[in-house]
Amino acid sequence: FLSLGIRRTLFIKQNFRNFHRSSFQGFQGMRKDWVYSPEVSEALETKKPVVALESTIISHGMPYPSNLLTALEVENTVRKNGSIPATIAILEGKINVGLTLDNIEKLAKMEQKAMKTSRRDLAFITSQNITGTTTVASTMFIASKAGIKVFVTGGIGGVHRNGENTMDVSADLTELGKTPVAVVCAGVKSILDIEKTLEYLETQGVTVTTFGDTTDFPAFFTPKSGFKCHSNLSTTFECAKLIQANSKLDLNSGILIAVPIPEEYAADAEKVENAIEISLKEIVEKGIIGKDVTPYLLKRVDEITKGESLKSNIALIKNNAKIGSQIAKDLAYLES
Ligand code: PSU
Ligand code: MN
Repeated sequence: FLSLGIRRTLFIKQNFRNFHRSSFQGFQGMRKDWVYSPEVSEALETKKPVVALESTIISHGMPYPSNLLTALEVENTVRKNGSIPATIAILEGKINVGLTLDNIEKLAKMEQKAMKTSRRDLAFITSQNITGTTTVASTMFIASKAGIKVFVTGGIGGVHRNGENTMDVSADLTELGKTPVAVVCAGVKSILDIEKTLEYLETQGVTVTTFGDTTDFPAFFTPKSGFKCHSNLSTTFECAKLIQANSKLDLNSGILIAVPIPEEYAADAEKVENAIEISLKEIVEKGIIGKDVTPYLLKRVDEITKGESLKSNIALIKNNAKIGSQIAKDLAYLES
């Protein structure tokens, strides 16, 4: 298994390098103090479809080397489906839009030594020249400023269980309320309170839809959460029309496109729920709070399910990458 993994990584790395040959230097509206990969810069200038990708999932969402392999496979899936990937991170205080292979590898190896960077951390990290990875909230903010309208990830943050007492509500939700980027994800993990998360998205005025043959909002590891979604779209073209409509209305708020995990990759719901219960008890016992809560829960659920949840996690992100890339492509066509 190990040697297969290494061979696969080498193959993907080689494939990956081929995409970074562009020597394109700049485009209109480009920020001088930000670093754009040549591939992304050229795509933005020539209005090719671009898909933003976050990096906290690399440092805090998965262990090395699964995180590296997944990050590269997700980028390649985006390319195969017609768009250019732009993984976003902060390297020594500089905002990077589109990373080189070496940078992705460095962040993957740093794991939680990289600073998890949400909106509130952006001024601090850039003024202190620190290296960090962006959450859904900060990735949306940067993507929007760079003119990228579609963003793919695994799952977003939400209202935590017992959030009515702790007030632990992810900044991802308020960002969705004020930044016009469409986030393609597999719903929210049941480490969170899914019902309250949907309520909060409604309060923030976020456009929410499910994708595919479903009326249920998805629960990340499993296709159904038991909570209904008021809107459902069945093609990537309809999703592109939704993004265009959101933009024509000048709503200036975000969109959440929730794609259920394909049935064949779904995790055993009972095993995951059991792992979540154990992990939730541990955070209370250990007094874990704030930004450390989500990474701790993700790590423990993976450990307790002995990697079963990680397998589902990787499969669903690749599925989201495929759909998100097609949405971005359809949107570029609509806007042309
Ligand atoms: N949920 C996941 N995987 C992740 C995250 C959330 O299933 O990797 C990461 C994302 O980067 C998300 C962040 O934006 O955690 C949310 O953290 P918090 O709950 O502290 O806002
Ligand atoms: Mn939080």
